[in-house]
This record gives sequence, structure tokens and C-alpha cells, in this order.
Amino acid sequence: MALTPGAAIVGAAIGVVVEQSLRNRSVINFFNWSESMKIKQAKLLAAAVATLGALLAMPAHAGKTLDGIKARGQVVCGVNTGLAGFAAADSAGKWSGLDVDVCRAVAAAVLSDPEKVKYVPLNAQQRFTALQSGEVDILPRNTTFTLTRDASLGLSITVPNYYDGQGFMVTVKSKIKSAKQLKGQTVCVQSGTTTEKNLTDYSKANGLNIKPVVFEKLEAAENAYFTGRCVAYTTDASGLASTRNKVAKNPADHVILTDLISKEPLGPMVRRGDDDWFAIVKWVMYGLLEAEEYGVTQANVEKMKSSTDPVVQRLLGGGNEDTGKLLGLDKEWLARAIKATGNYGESFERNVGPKSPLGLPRGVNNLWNKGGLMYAYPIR
Ligand SMILES: N[C@@H](CCC(=O)N[C@@H](CS)C(=O)NCC(=O)O)C(=O)O
Repeated sequence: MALTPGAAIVGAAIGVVVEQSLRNRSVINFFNWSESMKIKQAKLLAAAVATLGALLAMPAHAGKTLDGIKARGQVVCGVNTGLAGFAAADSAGKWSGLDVDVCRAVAAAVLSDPEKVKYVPLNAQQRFTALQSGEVDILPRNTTFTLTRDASLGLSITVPNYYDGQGFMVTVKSKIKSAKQLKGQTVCVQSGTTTEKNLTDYSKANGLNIKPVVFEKLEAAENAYFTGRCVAYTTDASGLASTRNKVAKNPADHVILTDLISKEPLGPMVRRGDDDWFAIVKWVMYGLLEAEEYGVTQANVEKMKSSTDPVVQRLLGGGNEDTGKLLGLDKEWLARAIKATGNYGESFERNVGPKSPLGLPRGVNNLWNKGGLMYAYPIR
């Protein structure tokens, strides 16, 4: 049944309203039936309408996104315009990064090929419209999960792939050591971000009278800071590390303050209303975390297929249980994703970890059993 989510909600609502009306004595008295008949018929009618409501409320176009992906042979992935470590293209046009790995892993799971991804670079303002309109299938673009974004954009938040917080970068020369020392100062910030809102909140809450200098484009905000237009530049701490490393003439001239003024759980979003696609993205993310937890790596995934550990068997499609079937995929969906990007820890180390150019510590992005927040729901 092809129904928009709006129609489904109306259907369910009609069921509830009619059931409640029929429970109301004044409505029943109006028909002047005998008391028992009234109740029996009211119950029957209520049940019928409630069932119709529930039927109407069933997901519209289950699997429509996946059908489209299969038909075109590509996952269309909305990414950053260029944030080294998360999503950036090299001179040959090859994309890499922690967010890019989400696209690659999903493409490996659903199309058996991590290369079958079309990358659409999106700035902060463009990103949600691109997903809402269907221009992209998935949006892994250093995007913070918030209530407003979850509840008002017609989009769904999936699973964080990087827990971050908002920070500030200043010049070493400024001798500023903490965010509170930014009282009355200019701070460069990009519009259409949580960053812009957090900055205003933080300034207000602490009586700092910070003067935001707002730019629509990332390069403009970065350039303004590096040319001395602002005393500080603010964004997610990971973004600051990326900008300092890639854009600063001399990274050692800039310091990222240790103060974080917000929580920024970053992760991919999908369009609301396609539960099957939502589930696939979610479980690919969980699967890569579970692979790390159980020691399945890019290098050993083939060998691990003959593991006798039931958990590993389930991850790699070795035992009798077929998790792929439940997602509309085949048995090896996750084995392919792991082979494409490595498990979550491997992707983290390669793209943003201590030995990468960004040099970010694993910190809260470690697994739950190693003191971090990364906790996969069980693949079973
Ligand atoms: N996590 C924040 C900020 C994300 C964001 O867009 N950050 C900027 C600064 S690092 C960015 O990536 N800009 C790239 C662009 O717009 O092209 C959010 O979701 O609003």
C-alpha cells in the first residue's frame, strides 16, 4: 500500500477518535439502542475502525530507498564539502574519511561493492534539504543529533559514529587559555549549524557578550579566522583539528582550547518513513562496532568465517542464523562491510586516530567495555 506518512498518521488518528467517541455515553444515547446492543456494536465498530487505522499506519513504501539504490547501482551519499579525516576528496577525486567509510560499508552491504557510491558534497545549509528531497540516500556529514532535527525535519537519526563537543581555536599569540577569556571577543562561526546556536547560548549563560561573526561557507569562516578577522574560530573539536591540520599555514601557531561547551553526537541521518533502509544503516553501524568488540578485522575476516564462536558466526553469516535475511540482504552483508572499511576501531585509527594526521585520541569514542560510549546492540 502506497501511503505518505501523513496519511498513515491521519488513518491511525481516525481509528482512535472513533473508538473514543463510541465509548462516550452521550454519543450512544443519541442512537437510542438497548444498552447491551449499543456496547456490542460500539465495540465492533471501534475494533474495525482501529484495525483500519492500524493498517493505514503501516510503513509507506517499505524498502523504497533500497529499491532505488539497486536500480541505479549506487548509494548516493551526502558528505562534507571537505573536512579531512571525515570526508574529503584527494586530487584524483577519491573520497576518504570516517564519514566516507559509512557510505562504503553500507554500499558493500547492499551492493556488494564499496566503490558503488556517489558522493554529493553538501555545506551546512544544504545538507538536510538534500536528504529530504531524495537527492541523497544517506547523510553521514559531521551532523549533530538533536531533538529538533529528529522531530521536525522528516528525517531520522541513526547511530553516532563520532561523539564530539564544540571547542575553540585561538592563536598561540593571543595567550588565551580558556573559553571564558573570550569575553567581548569576536568568534568566527558557520551558519546553519548547532555551533552557531551553542555559541549564543554559551555567551548568554556566562555573560560573555561574545561577538559572533557568521559565514555561510566553511572556507569563508576559516579564512576569516586565519586572516585575523576573529579572535577565535569555533566548531566541533574534531573539525577544529581538521582545519588546523589542513588549512593553517603553520598548525603550531594555533591552539585548540580544552574547554568543550556542548555535546555533539555526530552520525548519519536517513529520510523518515523507510524503516527498512533505516534498519540497514543502523545495523551496518552496529555491526562494525560489534566486529571490533569480537576482534573481527579487515585482515582476518575471511579466516574468521570458520570461527566456532556463535557470535562471530552470526556476524559473518557462518552459522544457521541468517541476520541478513531479516534486513532484506544476504548472509554476508556484514562480512563485506568489514572487509571494505575494517571494523569501527580500524576506521577510526586510519582516518582520525592518534597516528593519523588529525591525531585525535580515541577517548569517549572507544568501545563501552574500554571506557567509551560506543555500544552496539547485539547482532542476533
Ligand atoms: N556538528 C555541527 C556542525 C557541522 C558543520 O557543518 N560544521 C562545519 C564546520 S567544521 C562544516 O563541516 N562545514 C563544511 C561545509 O559547510 O561545507 C552541526 O551538525 O550543525
